Amino acid sequence: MTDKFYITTAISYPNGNPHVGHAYEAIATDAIARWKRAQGHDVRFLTGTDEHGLKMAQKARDLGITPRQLADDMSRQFKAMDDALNISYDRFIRTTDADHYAASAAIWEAMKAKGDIYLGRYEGWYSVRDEAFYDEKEITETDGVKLSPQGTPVEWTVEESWFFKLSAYEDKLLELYERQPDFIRPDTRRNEIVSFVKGGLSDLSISRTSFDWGVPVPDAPGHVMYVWVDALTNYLTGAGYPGDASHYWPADLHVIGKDIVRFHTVYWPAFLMSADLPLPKQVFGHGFLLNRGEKMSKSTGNIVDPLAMAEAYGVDGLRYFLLREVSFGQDGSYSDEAIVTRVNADLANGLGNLAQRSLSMIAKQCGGELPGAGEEPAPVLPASLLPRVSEAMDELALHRALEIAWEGVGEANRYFADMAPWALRKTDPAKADAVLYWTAEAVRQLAILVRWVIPASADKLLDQLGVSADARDLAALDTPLAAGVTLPAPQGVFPRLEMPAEA
Ligand code: ME8
Repeated sequence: MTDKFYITTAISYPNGNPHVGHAYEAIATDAIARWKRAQGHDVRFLTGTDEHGLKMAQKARDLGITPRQLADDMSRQFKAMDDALNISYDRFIRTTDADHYAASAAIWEAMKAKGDIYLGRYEGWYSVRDEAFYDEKEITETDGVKLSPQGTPVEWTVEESWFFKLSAYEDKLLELYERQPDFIRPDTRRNEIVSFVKGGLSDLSISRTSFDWGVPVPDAPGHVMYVWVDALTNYLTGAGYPGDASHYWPADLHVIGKDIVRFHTVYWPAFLMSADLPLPKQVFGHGFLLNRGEKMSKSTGNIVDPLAMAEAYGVDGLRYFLLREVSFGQDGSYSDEAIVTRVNADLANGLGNLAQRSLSMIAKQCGGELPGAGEEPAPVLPASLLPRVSEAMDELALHRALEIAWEGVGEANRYFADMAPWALRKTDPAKADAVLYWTAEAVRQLAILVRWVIPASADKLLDQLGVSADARDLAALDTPLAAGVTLPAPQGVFPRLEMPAEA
């Protein structure tokens, strides 16, 4: 299978440090990308930073630096986070990259040539924080302050602006949601968007004149593009647009958070239809990560540094916890206790123990040489494991895929305990050898099955089993370990975590 698979994260605003919500999105998207690679797809994985707009300009002004300096400094931190978390992106795009300016200008010109862009005056309720205009009907008032549906303050704003004829796309969008029921996932988000579009769409103001930190509008001095026009276009830039982007475009999956589903499933497909470009196949709006059930925010001070978390729990511990504990698509909560408990139970005691016990027995009792498989093949894991994991992954039920894989870990641990090879060694050494072989083979299969979530640890296990680097994809599951090979000295892969001391 060599079908292409183009997957993207949202691009983050680098106006503050990356937080664990950003890490979560990067990890989940990376896990899907790695799974698709393991299946043999030609994957392109794009992530990066969204560097224009008023928020960036304001933040830079507060710090007394240029927006470009702020973008350079902070973008570096997002990239460092991705690298530390083993995020296997193919490109880290910055919206200040030169090719992205070209792509943004090209899509603008295509929409204009279609007759979908016109000059007007914008008056409306604008939220500086969201960088979005809201309809009158969406505004609420609390203590005399007008608020957007996101709860951010809005002000009545008037400016000359270019508009996109979003109103002309209402029916086409509804047809799209009908024709491609998987375009928006999960279903709850789809339903919200369908009713939003059915409620009627206003044209969208897509340029700004009040500041200049943005992509210039072609042939319109003084106007920069509304940041979302340029931001969404990053997905096209990453595929090579305005050159021939057809190898990877359309995207197969945009992974984004639930707060920006409207931008990706209403504005984005409308822009693409206008520019006569193919539409992404799917947009998945994941949930929000809450710190002990509370929303992270700068004001409550509970934004946890993902690198500190990776330090405390291990990169793979953090990756595993987030994907196993949070139902993908729903909000999830984390706490030190929950992470320590989960990592110790599933990684240290579960998979780690299985590998450690079987491999150290092979080292001691078989002189480090992988023993024979015995007369009869005796696979420990059911053949249904891979199809069940695959099915869950096709649904993007990442948590479920891991739950199923860990049924296999439980099964292998039970097998090892029931067969008691340490006792068999005295009564039936050939059988003891076969049990060790089939346990090692189960560890190999499990490592391959979960390598997309804990890549470095799975690779350490596979190293210890003498599995070559080119035999770690799903296709290799069917090729069992070769008996008789000398294995490297076993080492613990999953350290047990201690509960952090109370701060
Ligand atoms: O929205 N839990 O950037 P951003 C989980 N630049 N995910 C979270 C989260 C949390 N607590 N907080 C934020 C932007 N996210 C735009 C995107 S895309 C063309 C432009 C997610 O830095 C959020 O939902 O505010 C989004 O998908 C991503 O992190 C970047 O958020």
